[in-house]
Amino acid sequence: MRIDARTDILGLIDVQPTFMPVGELPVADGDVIVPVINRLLKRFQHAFATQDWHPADHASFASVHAGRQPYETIEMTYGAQVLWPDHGIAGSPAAAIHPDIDQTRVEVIIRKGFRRTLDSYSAFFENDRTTPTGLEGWLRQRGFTRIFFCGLATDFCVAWSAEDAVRIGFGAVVIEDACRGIGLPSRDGRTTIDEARERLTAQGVRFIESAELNPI
Ligand code: VGL
Ligand code: ZN
Repeated sequence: MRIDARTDILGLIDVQPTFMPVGELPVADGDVIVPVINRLLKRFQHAFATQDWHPADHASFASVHAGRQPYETIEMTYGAQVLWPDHGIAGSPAAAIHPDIDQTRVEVIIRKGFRRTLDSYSAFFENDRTTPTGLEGWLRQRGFTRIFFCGLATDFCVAWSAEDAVRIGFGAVVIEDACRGIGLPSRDGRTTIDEARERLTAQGVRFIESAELNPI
């Protein structure tokens, strides 16, 4: 697959210490993707990044719901919500972009999930699927038409971002070896990672390995 230097952009989703294996919401092998992403950042001319950026009493935290445990699901006004351990606290060191990421080509950073009662997985919209982050306008004004996604977590913020990207008319490619997932159990012994890959593929999102990108 060929990268078009003018119209393709690499999207780094939530590459933050809070999601690393020793972080507050650990993603298994989340640290393995950092060098893979740094190699990708040399291949793309343009990149953007997102940061999960929550107030300390965010409604997605199990700790603010009496009697609830992390990874249980509850109903919110906008639909089902998985409850998480406290993570991505705005301004904390664990919510920074991972310090080993080379940010030279990261041209814009979008923060999401800062409204107390509304979670936000996607880089484009909060979880009500209508409150915009502003990323769509930025990408369009800059002339980008296709986004290559990497980061954490494959089955939540990466999946929701890629899904919104195709829904609003961008091309979307997930670079699987530059992502890791949380992998909650879902139906028939499958995980939320299997489920996301299947759902997104049906919507036109492509899944590739970084080795499938043409050499420079
Ligand atoms: C994420 C759960 C909660 C993610 C963020 O980055 O995928 N997952 N907040
Ligand atoms: Zn979050």
